Order: sequence, then C-alpha cells, then structure tokens
Amino acid sequence: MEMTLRWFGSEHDTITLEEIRQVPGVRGVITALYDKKPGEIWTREEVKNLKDEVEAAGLKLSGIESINVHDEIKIGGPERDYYIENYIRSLEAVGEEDIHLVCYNFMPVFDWIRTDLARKREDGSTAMAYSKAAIDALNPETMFDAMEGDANGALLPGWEPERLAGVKELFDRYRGMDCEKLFANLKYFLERIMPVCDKYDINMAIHPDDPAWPIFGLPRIIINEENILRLMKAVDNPHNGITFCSGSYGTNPKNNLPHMIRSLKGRIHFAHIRNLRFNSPDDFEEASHLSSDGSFDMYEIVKALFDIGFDGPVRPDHGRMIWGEKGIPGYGLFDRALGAAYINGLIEAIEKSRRE
Ligand code: CS2
Ligand code: MN
Repeated sequence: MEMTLRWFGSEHDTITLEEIRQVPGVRGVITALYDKKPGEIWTREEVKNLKDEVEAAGLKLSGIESINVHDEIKIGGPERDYYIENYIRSLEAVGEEDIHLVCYNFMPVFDWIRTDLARKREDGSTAMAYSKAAIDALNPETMFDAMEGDANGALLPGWEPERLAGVKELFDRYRGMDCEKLFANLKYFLERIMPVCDKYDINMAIHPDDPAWPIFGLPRIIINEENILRLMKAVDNPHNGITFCSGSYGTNPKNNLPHMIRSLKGRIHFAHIRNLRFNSPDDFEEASHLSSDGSFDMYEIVKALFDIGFDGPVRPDHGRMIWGEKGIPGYGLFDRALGAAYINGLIEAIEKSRRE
C-alpha cells in the first residue's frame, strides 16, 4: 500500500507540499485541478504543471481526486455525450502524463453531507458530524448556506459556490430520477470511457455516496455491497473499480466493511481510511483514526485490504481539527498526519506478523 495525503493545490490548501513531505511514510499526494468546473476539459499542460510541482517537492502524484462528472451525465440529458467527450479529453491528458488513478463520484447535486463541520468533542478538538434530526430540519438551499457559513472561508470540495448557486434548477432537472435510471446513466458513462482507460491503463475509482442513503429525495446508489458488485458486473472491466472509503460506507452500520473489501478483490483501486463514532443510530461524528476512538475495527479493515493484495494508494480521510489548526474542514494537517502514522503502524504490524 502506498500512503498518501490529499492536497488541494497551492492556491487553495492551507498545507504545503513541504509539510506533507515530512509526514513519516507519506510519499505521494492525491490532488486535482481544483479550479476546473465539472465538464471542463483538463489539458495535458495543466496536468504536467501540477505533476511537476508535486515532484519538485520530492513527492509523487499518486492519483487524481476528482475529475468531477457533470450533472448532465448523471441526469442522462441531451448534452451528455458532449460532456462525456470532454471527460475523455481530460482522461487523455492524465494518461499522457502517466497518471493511472482517477477518483470520481456519481452523487446527484451534492457531494458528501455533514450537519456540523466543527462539533466540539470531549477533548476540545472539533470534528465533522451528522445528525438526522438536523437534516430533517433543513431544506437543500438552507443546507448550502449552513455549509458555507461554517467552512473557515475555505473551499469545500464538491460544494463549489458557482455550481451550487443553481441548486434549485438542478433539483428540478433531477425530477423523476430514480436509482435504476441513475444506475443506467452511470453504466452508459463508464462504457464510453473504458476504451480510453484501457489505452492509458487508468483505474477509475468511484467514491461512495456519503452518507450512504438518499438525501432530500435524490437517489443515491453507491451505498452498499450489493449495488457496487452489480456495477462491477455491469461494466466488467478491471479499470471500472472503486474507492473504498470506510467512513462513507460505514455511515450505514449494516455495511460489513471487511466483508465488502474481500468481495471486491481486484476492483479496489484506492482506499480512504477513516473512523466514525456513532453516538446513536442517527448521529455520528468523524473520530480520530484509532479503533478505540470510534465504532470501526480499523485493524480488521486494513487486514482485509492486505488480504486481497491491495497495493494501490491509500490515504487517511477526513481528520479532526486539533492543536488550534484552522483549515479546510476534514483536511487539516495534524490529525491526518497522525492518521497516516497510525495506519502505517497497522500495515507494518500486519506485514510482519504474516512473515513469521
Ligand atoms: C470526500 C469527498 O470522503 C471524501 O473523500 O472528501 O469529497 C470525495 O473526495 C469525493 O466524493 C470524491 O469524488
Ligand atoms: Mn472518502
């Protein structure tokens, strides 16, 4: 497994590549052209500049998170072929620059959703949290205002203001959309991009929907083992794979995380490791990465990845804000660095015990 950290680029991140370089065991970053809107073409030159910047700091560009999919493709609208063509151009730019991993998601309108970006914990740290009661009290537009007001003035991935300004119209366009239609649109998209992925050996890694259930009446499909296996079969090409994000699939306690990992052998291209602590079935917060701080057995998760021979990039996902750090919610340096060190410790222990 290749330990990495996500980096939002010198324009947006509060963290530098030099800092990332000093986290023990981290040799790569996961990044993107964060100023690109969904549907916009990435050029080879832009990708090259990004890669050069990362490499100049002594790090590897281990993968892209994300090339966002335009809503027209998710809706299956009249212009989807145009946007798929643009997506293919972007994949070519990435492939030409010898990058072989692209994370993306297929969530309608919204990316991940939390109801609290800075909930105070017992130890004085803050963490992102989700409470069903708070969601029930919101509608999509006030939700956006709430998220924006809470983000330390930072750019929240997936919550770009330009995109969400038109949230109402977007909602209208999704009217009548159900899980089956969304699945068919995802299949259509994947079938069309597989040839370019084959050509450049690009692993597509779909990120799960977070939380793993429908929100505001919008369908969500990448939520459990059954659906994801169905998708793997529907487009049965190893380049059609997944990002295993423990914190997203884990929002539904019915998802058996180690079991899911084992059933997806060969199709996991990227792993996000994070822990959640459930305070009740309807309320969770993003704990530190340690098993003892949350509800997941992190050892079992890492062991399952090890057992299936997963050797791709892995990164600690959202961390808490600690030691007075201010940054992009979930993406400060300190707690993610602790997470990387802890996960590396698990990996070393598992590796050595296997050799004995
Ligand atoms: C999130 C997402 O859990 C996560 O990693 O921060 O924003 C994620 O990056 C996207 O859904 C991937 O497309
Ligand atoms: Mn994730």
